[in-house]
Amino acid sequence: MIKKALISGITGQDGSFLAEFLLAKGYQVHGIVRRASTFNTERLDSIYADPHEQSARLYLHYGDVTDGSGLRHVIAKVQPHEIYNLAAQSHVRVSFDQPEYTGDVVAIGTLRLLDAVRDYIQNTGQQIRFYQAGSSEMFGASKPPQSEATPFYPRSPYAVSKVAAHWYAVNYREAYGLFISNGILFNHESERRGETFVTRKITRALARIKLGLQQKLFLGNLDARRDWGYAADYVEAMWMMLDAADPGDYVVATGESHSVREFLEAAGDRCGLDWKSVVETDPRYLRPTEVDYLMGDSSKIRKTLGWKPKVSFEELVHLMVDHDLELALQELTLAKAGHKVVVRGSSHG
Ligand code: NAP
Ligand code: F7E
Repeated sequence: MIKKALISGITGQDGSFLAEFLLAKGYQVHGIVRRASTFNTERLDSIYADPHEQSARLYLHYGDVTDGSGLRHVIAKVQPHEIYNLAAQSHVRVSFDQPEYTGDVVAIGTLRLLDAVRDYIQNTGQQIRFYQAGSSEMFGASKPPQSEATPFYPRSPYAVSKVAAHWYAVNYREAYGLFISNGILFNHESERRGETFVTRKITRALARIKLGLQQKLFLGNLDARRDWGYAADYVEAMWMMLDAADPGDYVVATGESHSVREFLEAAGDRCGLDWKSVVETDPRYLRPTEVDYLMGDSSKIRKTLGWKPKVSFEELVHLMVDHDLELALQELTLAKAGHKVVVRGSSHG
């Protein structure tokens, strides 16, 4: 029997890594994509196959977690064994600009999916295992190291919504006996990270500055500390949670914390660039309430499921910088050939 997984948020950073991981494990993978006026499946290009091909194992379905009836149609059509709920308005600062929308997608969107799963199981008798993408942002102002026993103290509309989603998931597990696991994942990055998150904003900008395509990088708070891991390692943890004998809640983290300044230092070194001469502060990137210090204690998943990160902080910075230097080189080639190269990073995020 071929296992079928349904991923909401498949076009995002984690969705693309998870889809690749599950395809390599032999799964048939289905993803929910939002209709957009431009193509939004760029991160899936390397694994996309024409669904008309006999060998195709990746299928995309239009849907949105703000549209409950559409979600129910997709679940009924796909009949998945596992659902990974990764869909989110995932930018913390943007959640202060769009608090209501963020709540609708992140909190109520999760509830819509859970309720659709509950009905599907009750009506068909077929089981679905459910993964909920929780976040270290839920710990917010709680002191490090943060573990499953640390109280939540969310500091943004995004984080409050993730806490609500977490508790919806716990409640559906306990009330209806469903196999639902919450991952509480600390920051994880990659060469596919959205360009408005600080790590990628930095590596994109420093690489462009190095090649003369950009002059300055505008950032907010450089003192915030994060526990940064590599996204490909973290999607394996998601799968391990659904492959386990029992459902549960797990912190996923490296256990190492670095400031934004330290990330800049490491990325600047890799580029051969003095970052202090090109970085300026812009208050628009500050948050009304900041999360100062995240460092995860992931002993539970290491002991119970045998997960551990493979890529170190230095390796992560290097792979992101090297990738973005290559991208900047391509942009330089285009610029020299007379094409307009648009630099967005310094005015977003
Ligand atoms: P991401 O790159 O921002 O991807 C988010 C995905 O959600 C995209 O595919 C996006 O589609 C989709 N989406 C947004 N609104 C939607 C809606 N209304 N209906 C359906 N899909 C929607 O985020 P990520 O870094 O891959 O993170 C994946 C999940 O893990 C998110 O839930 C995030 O909050 C959570 N998380 C991330 C981290 C991290 O460090 N990366 C840590 C902890 C938790 P479009 O491509 O169309 O925008
Ligand atoms: O900010 C500071 C900023 O936006 C990290 C999401 O995936 O991880 C992510 O949320 C830190 C913050 O990530 C800029 O103030 C300084 O302290 O890269 P970020 P995040 O807020 O930690 C968690 C786990 C999630 O769940 C989220 O979905 O960097 N910072 N200057 C800046 N941040 C940004 N974005 N841009 C700046 O210019």
